[in-house]
Amino acid sequence: MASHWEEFYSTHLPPSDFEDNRKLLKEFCERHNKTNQRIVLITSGGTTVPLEHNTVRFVDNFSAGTRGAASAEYFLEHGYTVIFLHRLKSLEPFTRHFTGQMFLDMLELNERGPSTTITVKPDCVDIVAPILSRYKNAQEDGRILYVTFTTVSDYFWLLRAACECLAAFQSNALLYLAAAVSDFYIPSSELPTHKIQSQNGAPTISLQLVPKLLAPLVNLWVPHAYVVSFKLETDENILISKARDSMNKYKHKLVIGNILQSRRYRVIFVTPQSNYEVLLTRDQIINGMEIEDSIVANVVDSHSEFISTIQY
Ligand code: 9Z3
Repeated sequence: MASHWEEFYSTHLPPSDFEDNRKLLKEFCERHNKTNQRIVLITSGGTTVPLEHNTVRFVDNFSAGTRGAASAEYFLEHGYTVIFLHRLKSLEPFTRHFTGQMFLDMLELNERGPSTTITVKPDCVDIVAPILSRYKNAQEDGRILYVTFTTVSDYFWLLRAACECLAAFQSNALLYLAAAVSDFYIPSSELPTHKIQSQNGAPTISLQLVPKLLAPLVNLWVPHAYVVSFKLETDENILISKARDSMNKYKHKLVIGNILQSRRYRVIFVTPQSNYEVLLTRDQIINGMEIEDSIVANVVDSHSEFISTIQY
């Protein structure tokens, strides 16, 4: 009998641009594997669950994409190559620093004379320059690949495709699964084609459990990689036990637990051996430090230790 995850792939079509993305992932991984360097797949942002094939309504999962986008910048600083698999229109590395009208407010339009020029306001140069410099470095070295998803089904197809390419990196591959992935969905075969009509009364929507992909991911797709998952809860009383349950069930390397309201300054690392907190102090928060800086530094250390002890 086919497992739950195999059945999902056999009953849900890949996204329309899947082959293009698969090719990009393959080329990117082949190019970087030649130099035998470390690579991280970061998943970021929330997945959607459509309520109609021609989707007007959908159920969404909470995530701004800050964790993933900030972490991508820190992994680049640690010398990693990055695949940034993220929700379309969620935060991205580098541009995340200039949300809303911020960037336009930093520019000056000079329309005097025959040609128009645009300059960065002198008091904003110190803000823009370091970010621009890190962005240009990553782009020029071709060290980051951006791939987008919207629905949970898109995400599943792209996650498996990325893993197929990452397997060749063996223990040099790190998976950092920060995306907020739907636990419930409506199977494609049960979706109406067209927009649900309100004149038919309030719809009864029945959701089913999505297959847990951590199982095939850890055991079959990237068995030699260092896999880190995130666990999001809203009840402090169950956070550690849920994170530990996940680690015991899937037998991966690290679960990082966080509570919705405190996720910007406190996370719990749950490893096979122990639990420990990573915190930002009030001063660090005031000074603009980001918790992802510490999270990534800790994860990179654990990945290094894993690589140095692994035996094939
Ligand atoms: C997380 O827990 C992330 O840290 C956040 C980041 C989504 C809270 P933001 O994007 O937030 O910075 O606004 N991600 C994992 C969420 C998740 O769906 N985990 C699943 C679960 O908890 C299992 S892998 O059951």
